[in-house]
Amino acid sequence: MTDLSIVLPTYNERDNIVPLVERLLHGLSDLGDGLEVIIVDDNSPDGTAALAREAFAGDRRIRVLVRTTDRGLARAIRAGIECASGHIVLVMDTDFNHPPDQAPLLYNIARHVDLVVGSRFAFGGGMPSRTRYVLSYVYNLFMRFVLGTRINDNLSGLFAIRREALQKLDFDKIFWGYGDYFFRLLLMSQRLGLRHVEVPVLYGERRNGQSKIGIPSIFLLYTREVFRIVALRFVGKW
Ligand SMILES: Nc1nc2c(ncn2[C@@H]2O[C@H](COP(=O)(O)OP(=O)(O)OP(=O)(O)O)[C@@H](O)[C@H]2O)c(=O)[nH]1
Ligand SMILES: [Mg+2]
Repeated sequence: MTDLSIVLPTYNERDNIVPLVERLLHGLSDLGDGLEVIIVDDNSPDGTAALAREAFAGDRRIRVLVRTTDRGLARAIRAGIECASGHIVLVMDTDFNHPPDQAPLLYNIARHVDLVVGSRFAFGGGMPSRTRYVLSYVYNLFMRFVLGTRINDNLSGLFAIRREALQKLDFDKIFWGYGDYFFRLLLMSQRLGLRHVEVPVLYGERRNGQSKIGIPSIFLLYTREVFRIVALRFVGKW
């Protein structure tokens, strides 16, 4: 069995994907063929998928999935997880917000617990923009208070999870929408009593290309979802 599968969702990341995968392969070279990298591209118009296929042609560790229907970040992550064969699955953004050199640490810790979260708000973690850091910190306090999550970074999106833990999750309930899938994942794994560990991670700047969604839209999307979960819980449906 593969030791580690890394799932990389991409949309218009042609200038990031190749250097990112190269960094991951370098940092995890000890795993040899025990590593697989699954790029899940939603048919990016900038040709991300074709570029990645060309760059890693002949390397059987790298797979590129191209999705043309049912697009979106969380669905792409689900598709990647579903075709992963690794004992541990690690998910990260491809724009270098999530530093690839932290992958070995997350992988090694995930061998001993169920779920490892790369966290900006654990002591030692952080992100480049002070304003965004403070806004995200306050928003996370709100989420923790309203939802009752026990992780400081509820919107991280950088995580490693063991296969046994994944098999217990209800994917239909978690993997849809945008980054909101992440707090649904935390809530469900918390309810199942999975063992979580939060590892401090210093986020990087996006290297190339553009963010896919603006801060006001994200704020509205996540807030609506937080209150939807609260309402569903109230009637016993979440
Ligand atoms: N497959 C797929 N990947 C996506 C989609 N939307 C975003 N992504 C990827 O998800 C990751 C996060 O997207 P970003 O636009 O950087 O979002 P973000 O990190 O929340 O926003 P910033 O903090 O502004 O960078 C990147 O690797 C994107 O390429 C999508 O619809 N489909
Ligand atoms: Mg980003």
